[in-house]
Amino acid sequence: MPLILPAGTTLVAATHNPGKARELAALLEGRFTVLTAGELNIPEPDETETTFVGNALLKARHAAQVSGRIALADDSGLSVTALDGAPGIFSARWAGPGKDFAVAMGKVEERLQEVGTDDYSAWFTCALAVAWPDGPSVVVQGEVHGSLVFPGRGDRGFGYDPIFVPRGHDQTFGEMDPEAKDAMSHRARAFAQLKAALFE
Ligand code: ITT
Repeated sequence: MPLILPAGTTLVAATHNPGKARELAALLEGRFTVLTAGELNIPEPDETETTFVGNALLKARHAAQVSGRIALADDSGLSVTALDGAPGIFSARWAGPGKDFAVAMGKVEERLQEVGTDDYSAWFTCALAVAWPDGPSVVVQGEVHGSLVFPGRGDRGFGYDPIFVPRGHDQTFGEMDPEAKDAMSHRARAFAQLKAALFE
């Protein structure tokens, strides 16, 4: 039986990150009724898996089990080629307990200087998982490639957006219109696959 999410379904967006929640809401285009994990007081599970896909599934399954509703989770991050893919799945943790991305971006710059490389290529990955309570789950992944710039530019977007310039563009994700980012981002690419797989 194909898994289909009919329009109007209530979904739990299993994220505590307001930047992500905003982008997911824009991508969902009002097709579903969205409740957030914050509104439902669903605690954040420990992200114990070693891949984006593993952690997205863990978060979606946890939220679906706790809420009894279909849940959508996003696990994402920035990977830097010259840092062997770091911070990767640890992207949120590099910002420290204060979730300060100036700190996280500073750490990326510092590590690149330590390595002494001129390779500033990097990519964002987004895994999106949908889980049914006590049922199946589906997971997809999207990427966007580009390069890093220091100092960062722009205060739109969130997280590492000010230092990331997608390939073929001049503006950072932090400078772009949100619609432009949503047309090419790792999250949008993952979302397109989810749409093809699950939407009516
Ligand atoms: P939830 O687990 O509650 O969803 P989180 O922020 O902890 O929130 P992740 O573990 O997936 O989420 O961490 C991903 C981090 O990667 C996130 O905090 C951002 O800083 C960064 N990131 C992901 N997508 C990004 C984007 O589109 N632009 C900039 N930074 C992004």
